[in-house]
Amino acid sequence: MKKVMFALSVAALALGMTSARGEPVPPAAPSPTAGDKVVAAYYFYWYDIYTNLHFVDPDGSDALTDHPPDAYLSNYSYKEVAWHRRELLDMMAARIDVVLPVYWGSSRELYWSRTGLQKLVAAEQELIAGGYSPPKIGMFYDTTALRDQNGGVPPDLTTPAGKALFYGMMADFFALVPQNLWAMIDGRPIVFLYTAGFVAAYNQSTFDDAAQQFQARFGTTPYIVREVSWTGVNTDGAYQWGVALYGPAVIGHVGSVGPGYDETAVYGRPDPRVRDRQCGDFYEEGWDAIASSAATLVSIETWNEFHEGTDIAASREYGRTYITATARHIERWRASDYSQANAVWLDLGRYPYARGLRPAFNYADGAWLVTPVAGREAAYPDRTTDPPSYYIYLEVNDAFIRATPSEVWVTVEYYDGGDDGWLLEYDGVNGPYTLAPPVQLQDTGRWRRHTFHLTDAYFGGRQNVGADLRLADHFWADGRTNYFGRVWIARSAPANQAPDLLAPADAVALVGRVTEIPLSAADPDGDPIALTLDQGPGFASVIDRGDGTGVLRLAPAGSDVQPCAYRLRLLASDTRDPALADAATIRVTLGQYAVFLPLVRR
Ligand SMILES: [Ca+2]
Ligand SMILES: [Ca+2]
Ligand SMILES: [Ca+2]
Repeated sequence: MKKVMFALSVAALALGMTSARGEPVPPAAPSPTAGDKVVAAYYFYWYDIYTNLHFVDPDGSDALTDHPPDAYLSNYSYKEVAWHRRELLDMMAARIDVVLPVYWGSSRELYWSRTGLQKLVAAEQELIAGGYSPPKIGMFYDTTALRDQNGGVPPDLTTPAGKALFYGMMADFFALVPQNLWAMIDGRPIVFLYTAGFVAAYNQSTFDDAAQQFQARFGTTPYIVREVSWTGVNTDGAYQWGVALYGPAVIGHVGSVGPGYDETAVYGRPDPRVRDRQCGDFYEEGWDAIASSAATLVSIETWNEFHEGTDIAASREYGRTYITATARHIERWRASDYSQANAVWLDLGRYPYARGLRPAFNYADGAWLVTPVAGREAAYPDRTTDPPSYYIYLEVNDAFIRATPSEVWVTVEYYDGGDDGWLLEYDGVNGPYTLAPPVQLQDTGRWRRHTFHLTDAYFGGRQNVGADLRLADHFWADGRTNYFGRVWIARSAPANQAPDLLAPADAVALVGRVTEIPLSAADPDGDPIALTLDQGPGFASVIDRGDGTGVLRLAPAGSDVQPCAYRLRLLASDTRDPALADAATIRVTLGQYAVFLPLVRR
């Protein structure tokens, strides 16, 4: 019985992953009330070390790709209050606000899903009695249970019976969780609804009916965040499942992010998919995108799905690395607010530096690549895709401007080589692809900047995938691609120009030795420049000489060695208020210092 259950449950997650990102997804309507920033994480509590439930596959092999830490194993079970308690404490260390237990409401799964939820509640109450503030509890509604409860047949949720089934599992869940533990937005408990792939039919009345019944019983309505596969209905938000594999997604005010994906150990998946974690870089880039977006509610995929290796919880493989990293990423995200900013900007590159302006996506007609051009990382549309891509889509932070007629100055840095041209199309008052006057190259062989003065910007996210503007190389007309660097969008006419930082090459540093890399930057206005290390490991530091030059100093120890290169981000800022800047991100690989190498052969 358990084995059958297990096979079904992993198949459920596999199905969810098939909602690929290939097709542009229309942006959802924003929540009418802008909430505080909230982070939730999917909590898988189906594990039981005592019976090997979810630890061992039907063929007796290891069911997990990643594993709980050895020190956690002895009581790693949904039945143990102490296990839930420890996980909650770890979530607090990661700065997570909401735990989303993955709830299976079908009668066959209740033996663990109900028991485990009761133990989670007990652990919360114990922590609160001890003076802690553990994460509040939201519902991750696993819709696989709807099909299971309907005899394995996807139910029709437009019928009275289907509606009762849909509402019933929600009511069961919230009846088990005391109201003071509910995670709420505007006084309404949060429900993340898994994919629509397990139901035959539904419509708005499915949701309206559930809200009415919920109101009658609990005195409020559920705050439903549906997976994007639920189409043609309105809920309080929408999210995308699969981000641990495909990369972050922001839909309206809801963002989702994950650390990577590896289903190698999952039973019955002969061709496993893997998203390498790149030692945390994939996760960090995801949070970079979230931090520059308008998301106020973020779901992390996942806390502890060890089968598919999407875990950020403590693990044998990663220790507490992802707990610490999550806390850092969340703090950075909370600190970002562009509502009062004079300008937002973006430095395109392998690792874009996004400050309120970000690449909206990188696929479909907006696929783009990066190559070094004249001292900068240059982004350009990838016309080798089929059909060719001619665009780089950008998204403006909604706190800065969203769906408001606005006057802005858009400055685009481009490489001026050749005699062709390029275009800017923006979401304007009169249409989502309003064309700005074309830019003609002068073939100077240098990076230049062009400022568009737009009096009718709107930035309503009405371009593909919620983008607000796009750069076009006009290749379809002039046969020449174009290369782009930084983009600034300002509320007032720019009176200051950003400095230029000469990007150092990727470097190798030897353990036990000091490596020094010269840095230099210049400002077109002659402003003084500050050189800083924006992001990097503890063994790296920047010495700023105060004259636009400096040194990147690398002094790694043996304990710093890891399988991937480190990613370091350098910033050169002028000293105006507000300051403008240039970013350069380089990779540093550590080499072991071979002690015997320098011996001279006689
Ligand atoms: Ca926007
Ligand atoms: Ca062109
Ligand atoms: Ca300047």
